[in-house]
Amino acid sequence: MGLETDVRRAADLICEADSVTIVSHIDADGISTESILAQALAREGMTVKSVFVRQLEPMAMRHVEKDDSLKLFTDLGAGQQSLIEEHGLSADEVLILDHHVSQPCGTAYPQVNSLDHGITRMSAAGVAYLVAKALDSTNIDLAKLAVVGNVGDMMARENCGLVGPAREIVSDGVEYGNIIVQSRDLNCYGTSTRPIHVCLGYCDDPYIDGISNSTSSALRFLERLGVTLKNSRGGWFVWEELAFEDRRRIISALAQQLIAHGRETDRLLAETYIFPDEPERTALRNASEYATLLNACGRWARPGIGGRICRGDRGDAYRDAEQMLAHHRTIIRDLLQYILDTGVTELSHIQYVHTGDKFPDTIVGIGAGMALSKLNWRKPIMVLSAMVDEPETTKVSMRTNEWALARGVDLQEALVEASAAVGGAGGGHRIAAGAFIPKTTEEEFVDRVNRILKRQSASADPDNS
Ligand SMILES: [Mn+2]
Repeated sequence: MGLETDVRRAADLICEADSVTIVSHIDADGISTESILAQALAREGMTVKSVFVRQLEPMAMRHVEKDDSLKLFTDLGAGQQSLIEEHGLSADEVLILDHHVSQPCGTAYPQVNSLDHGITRMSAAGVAYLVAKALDSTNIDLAKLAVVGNVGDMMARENCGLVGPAREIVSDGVEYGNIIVQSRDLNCYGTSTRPIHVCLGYCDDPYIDGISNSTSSALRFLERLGVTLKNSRGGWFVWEELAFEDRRRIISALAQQLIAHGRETDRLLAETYIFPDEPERTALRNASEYATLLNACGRWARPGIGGRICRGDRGDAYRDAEQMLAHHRTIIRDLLQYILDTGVTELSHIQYVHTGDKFPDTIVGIGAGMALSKLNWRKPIMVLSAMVDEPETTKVSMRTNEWALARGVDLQEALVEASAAVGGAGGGHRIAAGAFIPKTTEEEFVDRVNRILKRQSASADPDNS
């Protein structure tokens, strides 16, 4: 069956329901997914209740009430179908909208999963949007949220822009008028809110010698180009405000800098998505910063605030989210510094560090990703952290980059296999994955993952094991 058939069937199932409970994940993709569906269903006059969970595990299932509503599991569920079964939910009271690897299960739950159709570059928000559009074709205003979810889940990363069905969703937003596509924009985070030298100083994909990791070097680089970096009141321009000519001049200088250091220029430019209906110089103005704002809400246990922002609340919810984002950044900066100060232990195929209970387990993955570019970026990084509310369990986060993926690394496979062997559970994606393992098995687990990554790189390149 094609994706379209699955989407149509999902929309029909929803139409038949009297009320719906959405169980979604707390990250940007899960939050935008929930908002797309809750708004589309409310427009149909349906009663909707939403529950956000950090992950679908036995404890979290308690929040899924046993009532007669249709249970919509979104951005999760595919990999936890036996848990849904154990909870006593039958096939006719569940619908799964997901993009994670499916787990076989005795009950055939109806599911729309982009992976089932060979689509690896579309997240749950994309799936949810297609269902919302099947419910009513006027729901194309929600394409914007689908783009936020997809970008938040790094679907635009590998190809420097969204592709396939996720890219078609962008076109709906362009048609509606709340998305502007910038086809050859700077591939850098913070283009709507940060001074340009700060953007560039933090940019590590591509890594630009003499600029990445140093905002002061980035500033000197820009000053030499003679572009106008400040407005008439002396404040820094953000990238989006810069004159077209100045943007071109900076991009060509950056390309020359990359070439001068023998690096590829193919990741310098990316397709980016601007939201013209949002205020300038705010995190709501482009898809990647909007996603970070939602992630900050989720990671600090306030996914509902993110949901209100997605529904258009620009008052209290937005102020709260901005504060969480500021807090989020401070803690992540501390975490990054902690990892760099403590230092990692290098094995043949991974590097790892244990952060104990010093940082919330919900952000260690982000810290791992940021630390990678400052450490040996050829080796995937693993961060282990204690869980304050579950002292017997260790949370594991791993991150790698496109360079390693091209050489056979698959973190999802590695963590699923290694965690199963020690009695834990893992999941995620090739580039970013996580696991929960018994605390007592940490050492064995690290060793297993190292051996699996060694095997992966050996089978990708038999001459270089
Ligand atoms: Mn997702």
